[in-house]
Amino acid sequence: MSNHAMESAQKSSDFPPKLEAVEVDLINLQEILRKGKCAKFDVRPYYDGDLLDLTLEDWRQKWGDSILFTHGLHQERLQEIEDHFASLKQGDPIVAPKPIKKKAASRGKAAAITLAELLEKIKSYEGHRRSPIWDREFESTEEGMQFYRLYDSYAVTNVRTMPAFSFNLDKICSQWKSVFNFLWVGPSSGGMHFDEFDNFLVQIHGTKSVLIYAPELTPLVDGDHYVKKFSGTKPLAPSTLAEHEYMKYLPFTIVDLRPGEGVVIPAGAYHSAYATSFDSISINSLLVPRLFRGPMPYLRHLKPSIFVCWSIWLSRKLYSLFGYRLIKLGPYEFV
Ligand SMILES: O=C(O)CCC(=O)C(=O)O
Ligand SMILES: [Fe+2]
Repeated sequence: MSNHAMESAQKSSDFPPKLEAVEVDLINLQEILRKGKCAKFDVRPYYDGDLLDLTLEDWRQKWGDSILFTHGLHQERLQEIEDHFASLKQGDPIVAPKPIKKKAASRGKAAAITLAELLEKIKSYEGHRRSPIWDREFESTEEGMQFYRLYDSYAVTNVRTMPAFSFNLDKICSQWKSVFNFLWVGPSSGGMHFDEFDNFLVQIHGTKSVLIYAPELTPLVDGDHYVKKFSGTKPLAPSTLAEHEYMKYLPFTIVDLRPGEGVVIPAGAYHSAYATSFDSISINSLLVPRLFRGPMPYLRHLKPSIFVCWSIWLSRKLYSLFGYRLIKLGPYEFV
């Protein structure tokens, strides 16, 4: 398509493409996943538990002692961003410098936090809503710093580490070999990445918006697990569009989630989950296929996924035979 045709497609009313809510059943779910499509769906028909009705205080009482891992930044990285912001001239876009690859401190640090501590932090922002920053620069350096400082109020854990916690969508998940559920709490910042497995992201409390690119576009967008060529929190901001050859032409979908709503994110599809309320709680379900059945997302995205599938298999074998954990416990523990 010529640039001109692309631009007029973008201006037409069906751009970006709208995502309709669908009734997900096993038949159309298989179809959706086989084609690598996204779908928004109503979770309630597939969910029997009571998590959707809990208040933050209920969460604190039931699982306050559970350990989650924050996405906080090292003080050194925060200082680097602050110094960079201070050096900007009038009119420069307020964008953090790219992290230096070799310097661990210039990226994130996972720090343990109890759910009670995290809820306490979030409570101080109660009632505040936030709007996505995908398509704009920060308006001020203060807004930018606040954004990066908030990383330590956003945390994740595998729900298997939480005592007596149950979440499952068995009615639609039972075909998969394993399902890994992670709990995501707090103001997620929307770092754009893809996952190796097909995935449901379900909103439990508060609200979240998810920006998704079709998996076919992954190599055009970037190709790395977490995007490296541009700021993963600002895929549509002027600074990204000016630098990136294709972003302005690539169709995307934005799905707004309220409690009880879920979205199907196909394996390999770049997505950015941005909490539009501070008290956001979501659970995702990563679907691990049986090796010789199902849509086999890891065949579509060969490189990292085969490794993940087999390392999970090997890890389980080693654990059952020798009690040795190949994949260590931690925020993303898969065993
Ligand atoms: O909800 C979030 O904060 C991240 C979720 C996500 O990346 C996923 O479901 O794959
Ligand atoms: Fe993800």
